[in-house]
Amino acid sequence: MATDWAINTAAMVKKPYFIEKAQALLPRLYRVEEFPVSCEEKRKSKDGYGKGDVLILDFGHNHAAYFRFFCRSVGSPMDAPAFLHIKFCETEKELWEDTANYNGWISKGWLQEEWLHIDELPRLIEMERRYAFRFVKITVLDTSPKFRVVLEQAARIKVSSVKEEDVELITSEDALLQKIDEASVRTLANCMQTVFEDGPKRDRRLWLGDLRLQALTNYETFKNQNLVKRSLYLFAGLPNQKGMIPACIFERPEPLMDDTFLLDYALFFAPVLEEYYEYTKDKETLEELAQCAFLQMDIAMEFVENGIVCEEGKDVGAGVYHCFIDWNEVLDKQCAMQAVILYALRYCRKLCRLLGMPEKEEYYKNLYEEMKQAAYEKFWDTQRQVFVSGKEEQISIASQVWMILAQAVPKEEAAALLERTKDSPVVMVTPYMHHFYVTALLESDEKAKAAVHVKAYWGGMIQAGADTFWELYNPANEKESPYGSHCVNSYCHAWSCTPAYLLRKYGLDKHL
Ligand code: RAM
Repeated sequence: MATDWAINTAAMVKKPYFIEKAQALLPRLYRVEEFPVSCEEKRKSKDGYGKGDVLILDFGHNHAAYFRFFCRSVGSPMDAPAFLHIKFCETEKELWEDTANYNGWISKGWLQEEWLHIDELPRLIEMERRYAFRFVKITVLDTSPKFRVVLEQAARIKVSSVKEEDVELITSEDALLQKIDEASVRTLANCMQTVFEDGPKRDRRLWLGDLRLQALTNYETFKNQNLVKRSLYLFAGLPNQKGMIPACIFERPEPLMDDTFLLDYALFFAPVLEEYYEYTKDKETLEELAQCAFLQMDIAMEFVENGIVCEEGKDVGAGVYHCFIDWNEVLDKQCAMQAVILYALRYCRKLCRLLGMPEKEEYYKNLYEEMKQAAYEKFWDTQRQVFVSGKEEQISIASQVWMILAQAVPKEEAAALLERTKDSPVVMVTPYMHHFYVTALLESDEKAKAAVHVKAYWGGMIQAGADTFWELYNPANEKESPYGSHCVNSYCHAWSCTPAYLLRKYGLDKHL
């Protein structure tokens, strides 16, 4: 099912002052040359590669990088172009996936494959695009009966605005935890380019929901606070005519708002700003951007009637809103969205406190109480003692998690609520949602369970061969994808990097 989040009537209203501030913080990129750690070949002749021959290079780890190799011909003079197919893979299983019949609903342009016609050899081939890969598979589609090609000096230039070796990894006797930490740090490093990207394979751009989790992990690892600051100013500098922040932005050729708007993401501007301030004490940024955070809440209120947020996609006179929450297609999001508003209201209050705005703080406090009360009336099932959402009274993990994170559930009851609903068939499918599940366990004083979950879920990806964490992971369905085909899934995705944060911030390794 294709998702249409675009609001075509949205017009960008650029804020030049904010954009300039963001651009002044453009980071430099580190470039490191690397060579394959191993190479496997299937070829018929010892002397070069001919039609149908295959070369697979393994660079040891998945990274955002550029690729180059040297190619020359052997045999008779080249009487035809050399025709090569080059496939870049983040994981080993992608090497064998059939992409020719891809029919997902997002562009097949995301598939990391090229077809090269080379008319003259010898030549150093420097691929133009940046890819995300551990493996490169080169298939010789054709030469001619008279010549073959030699492929040599393959190398990649890995790029990031941070250096992985600057982060001290946790020391644990638990080898799996150690690997989880390492993969988390690598995942984040790959996504830290000139902005925080969601994934170096796809979509290679700054999304607000992803930014929230990247920023938190960054504070505990790379501490590149300026990249967070740059991201905040970019979002604040590219709203639509109502002041709503888009869910994601494009950086080039010049900063541009996407016409995708997600209410939950927009509301996360407040937590990102508040947490940025907590870690940096940068009062100027706080003062300049707080209005933008408050405005997102005003916009959210246009979709609230009698204390309840309306259903996603329904027009209540203020247009429609969309929200993300998780990639589970059957998830009813209304209850979780209500909780996200409550959650963001708490952060708006915090911002008011920091800025000395008692009246506004009081306003948010009252709004919170009102909407919490309304939430219990609408979504709480007294008999079953769970939050339900939608006409079918769906019991999802997401609804409970967000209500707990919104602190709408008394602390002493939160753990039992999670326990009661943990086997709901409406499962979580993204590491993004699993992160919030873990934080809901922490909010319920269930440190040991949180640690076990991190180890089981992210450890599950490691056991399945991950060295960076994936966009989607559903242990019950290895082909899980919201895009109609898992071939376009990203296997190094920003929102999956949080174990490095959870382990450090909460010392989870000590609770296993
Ligand atoms: C996907 C991206 C991104 C996420 C959005 C909601 O397209 O992968 O990470 O934030 O969805």
